[in-house]
Amino acid sequence: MRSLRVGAAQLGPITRDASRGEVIDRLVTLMRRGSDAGAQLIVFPELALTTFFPRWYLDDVPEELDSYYETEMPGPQTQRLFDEAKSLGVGFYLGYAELTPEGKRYNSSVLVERDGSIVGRYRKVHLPGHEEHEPDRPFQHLERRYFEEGPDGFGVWAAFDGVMGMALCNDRRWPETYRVMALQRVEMVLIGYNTPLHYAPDPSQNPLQSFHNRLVMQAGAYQNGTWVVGVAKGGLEEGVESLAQSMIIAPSGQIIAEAVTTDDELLVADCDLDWCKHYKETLFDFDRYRRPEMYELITQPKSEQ
Ligand code: CDV
Repeated sequence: MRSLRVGAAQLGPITRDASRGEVIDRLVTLMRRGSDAGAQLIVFPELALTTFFPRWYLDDVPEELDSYYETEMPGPQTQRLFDEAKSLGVGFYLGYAELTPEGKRYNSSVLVERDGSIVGRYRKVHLPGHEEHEPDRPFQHLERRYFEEGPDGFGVWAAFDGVMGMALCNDRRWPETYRVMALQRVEMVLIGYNTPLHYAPDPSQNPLQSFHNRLVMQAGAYQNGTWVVGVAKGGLEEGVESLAQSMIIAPSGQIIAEAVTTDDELLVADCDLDWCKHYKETLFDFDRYRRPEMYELITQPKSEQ
């Protein structure tokens, strides 16, 4: 048994005028609560340091747009999180907006070990939303304007005595996300998300948000014999209601912890990484049962399908 105690640190709304310091205070509070509960890894949401700014078209206030990105990780403000993690002996996953020295913008996450060292960084592969201002929507979803598509794919990292993977929000809806990591023997996939309840391109999906959230993450866990930790920034943020429902899912597909609020909330669960073997070595023994030669279409470039 390789037991990892994980804290899923859900956040409630972050206002437009909240300072980084105020937000980091909330993250540190959750990290300390997790540490008090014996957690070794704390998982925060996507874009956990700011309000979900892609909801606004910000071309007339470029300085505000720039203020939402981190140019260093750790940087002057986020160093506090790394110091706290090291002194508590607790690792963390954090979603944030990244602005590189070359001027590239990504929706990113980092995984940090219990000694405060960065294990790996992930840049969001599946970017939802739109590129141009669409004033007829009740709010924007301009991820495709404010970020580039992550170029690095889905890696895995040996950390926390297991094999860890990262994804962000919309990635969780795509089976390839989990499968590419499962092919690298992933044992726990960490996923931060911001999911508005209103989906402008097809509002008939609105009442299904909660069902779809469970459906995709439970299927991803079971079909790949991996733990999945999904963590929301939920609640009513700047007039937009987002799904909360953070959860920790076992390789069996069963939800073993689920948030009951839409605010800052910590879920703690003991995750036996050896549970993955039950699935990876039986029903989903990839070497024995997969038929990749039957799946060739999946990896063809889009225009050739
Ligand atoms: N932040 C996201 O990636 N949100 C998307 C919404 C826009 C559909 C999601 O998949 O939850």
